[in-house]
Amino acid sequence: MKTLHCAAIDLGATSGRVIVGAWNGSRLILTEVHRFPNAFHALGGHDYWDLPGLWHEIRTGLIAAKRRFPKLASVGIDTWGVDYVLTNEQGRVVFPVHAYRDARTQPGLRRLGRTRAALERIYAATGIPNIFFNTSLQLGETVAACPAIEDLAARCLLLPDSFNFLLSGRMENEISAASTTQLLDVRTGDWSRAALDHFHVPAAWFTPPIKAGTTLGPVRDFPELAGVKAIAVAGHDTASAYAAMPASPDGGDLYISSGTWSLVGFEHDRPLLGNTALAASVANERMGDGSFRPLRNVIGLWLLEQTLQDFGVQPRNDRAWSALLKTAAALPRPARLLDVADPAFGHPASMRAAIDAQLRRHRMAPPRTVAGYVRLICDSLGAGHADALRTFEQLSGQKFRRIFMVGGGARNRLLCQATADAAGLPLHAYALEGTAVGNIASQLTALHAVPSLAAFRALLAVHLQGIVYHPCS
Ligand code: LFR
Repeated sequence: MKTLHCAAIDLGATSGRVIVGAWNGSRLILTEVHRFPNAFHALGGHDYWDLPGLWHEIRTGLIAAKRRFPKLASVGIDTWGVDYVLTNEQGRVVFPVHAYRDARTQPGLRRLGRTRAALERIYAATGIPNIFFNTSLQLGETVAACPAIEDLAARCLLLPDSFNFLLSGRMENEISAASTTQLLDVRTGDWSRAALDHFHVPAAWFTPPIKAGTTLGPVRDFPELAGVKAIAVAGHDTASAYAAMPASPDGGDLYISSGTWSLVGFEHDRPLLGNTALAASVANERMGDGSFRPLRNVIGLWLLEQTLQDFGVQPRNDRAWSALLKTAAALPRPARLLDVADPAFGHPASMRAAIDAQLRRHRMAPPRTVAGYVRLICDSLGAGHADALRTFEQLSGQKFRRIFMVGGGARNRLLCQATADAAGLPLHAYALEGTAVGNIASQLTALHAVPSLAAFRALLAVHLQGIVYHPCS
């Protein structure tokens, strides 16, 4: 077959990328054509994303992609979950786009957390636990604080849906992104009336979710991109990253998509529900085809990045990272690990101070050097990953055989080793832009260049080279 080129736009909370995948029928070669930083900014005590800025970067990246690969066939967009854009019928943005770390959801979070019956009812309805960033809490706050929004807004588009609209003119809610909202019915996969009513969110803002792999139409209003198709991929970055795992069709593989967050989970034929799952904060999110991927959000590299920022340390290249990790690895194992689920790590003024405060509460002295913090953080994240694995084993009754890690953390050998050690399982680390690969896999399926995700994974696995970290006893 002829080589097919697809562009993946992958937006993360701290950086965005436009990557072109060239598929020759058995092998995918990725070329990064554009990368840019991303951040939210505060205004009047609230945090917002720069939506026009992101759109500008997407356009810049797509123009670069098309220039470099004139036969570009299609484009797909994935982003972090939960955040959304409120628009009128015509698609005009009618409310600023809040960033999920905005503290505005804290009162709602506490309210739901205190009301056991409501908490259990919402979890039974949606399969999503009470997490500060949930779209449900965010929309509930918006409607309560600005009631006129009910008249102004006609649609709620998750971020990937909103960029899909800008690209193609079609307004849809894609299922993997929708599943992060805590507003989807865990049984039907359609919107949950019970959850919408509970948070006072208008049901009319949503349409029945579409599956990933739906072709939206040609890219419009964008002469440079004439002839390119917009395809709805798994819009939630984590769903796209999971789609790229070279998993065995028989199961037994635990996935970690390691970036700002560590998303620890697996694919399962049913959701994990009930009080134990709720207490363990298991989120029953969905793959692009609507199937389940129960996962737990572990704080992830945010903990490390924010701490390094406090020290004014920013390793610029692989060599500098390697040196820092080597120094950290040579230090003795920390006497006590951090509780990585501490809500104080969500959005503190200083991460280092938040870590020190937790250690002091346990009468432990903070590390003395940057490397000491790096060691403590990596070991603690490793333990957090292993803890999630044990929860899934207990709840699903299955035993995992391997752990797959993709994303930034797969390059961090201290984190990989700590995870393998804590879990007692081999960890396969793939230095792979997993999110972009999964995004492109959706496009290739929509273009009938691969018959299924399973077939794509099998082909991907042939050439994929990972590093295997065996657990030290
Ligand atoms: C990762 C991610 C997580 C989600 C968090 C907030 O980028 O999408 O899956 O829980 O960001 O949206």
